[in-house]
Amino acid sequence: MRILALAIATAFVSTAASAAPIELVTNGGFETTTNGLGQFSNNTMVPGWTSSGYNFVFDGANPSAAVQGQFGGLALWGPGNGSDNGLTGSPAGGNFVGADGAFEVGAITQTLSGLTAGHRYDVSFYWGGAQQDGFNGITTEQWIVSLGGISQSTAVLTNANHGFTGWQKTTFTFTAQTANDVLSFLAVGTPNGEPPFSVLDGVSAKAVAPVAEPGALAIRRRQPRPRRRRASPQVSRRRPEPLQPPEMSTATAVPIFVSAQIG
Ligand SMILES: [Ca+2]
Repeated sequence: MRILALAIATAFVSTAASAAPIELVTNGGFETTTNGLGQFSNNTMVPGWTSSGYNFVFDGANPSAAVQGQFGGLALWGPGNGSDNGLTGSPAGGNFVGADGAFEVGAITQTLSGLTAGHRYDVSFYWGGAQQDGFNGITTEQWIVSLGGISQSTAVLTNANHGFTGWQKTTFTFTAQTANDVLSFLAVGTPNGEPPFSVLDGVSAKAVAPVAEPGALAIRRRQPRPRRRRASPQVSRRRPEPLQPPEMSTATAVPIFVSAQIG
């Protein structure tokens, strides 16, 4: 009996382990780069990601330090350059991304593979609003997140002059369109000329629930029970007897009256 119980427990643990959702995003923390910090797809590359905008990788341990871009050094307002706005690295740690939402705006994208069309996936990330050092004024920051062409938008954050909004975590649930959908993050900011920077880190995408293996449902499905015939009134299946001509009886005999003329 103990052997049987152990076997059942082992099977259960094995099933539970194989059902854990896997991470679908490569380099979601932006820790791996080809040339250190700097402008995405300009000064450095970020394996797993592509970028078509004015997007940068910063050091979470020194978040207001300048990094190289196409126009020279670029920094975010923070404690390192005279703004006590609380700018820090994200809760995910290490590098983070800063994307200009009002100048040369372009998305950061990655194709997720191994999806199941029609299945739901949770995309979670840390984000916030920052500003580019050297510019003044109130800004707004936002992210538009897409998977397979379906988009969802974060709240719009309002950011004080030389400010930082703090980090927050958001999770969006998407339904996969194909086995290989593009995950996209597009910064949206206002106004033009006072560069708002949307910041991003810790990007993760996982299936909402394990994808059932083919045949698993068939094994679990209960076999249909044979339907019982409902009781029906007794009906004789014997062939009816041929009708016999009724016998004439005295009771039904038609009286015959005979009339005779007398006399
Ligand atoms: Ca990171």
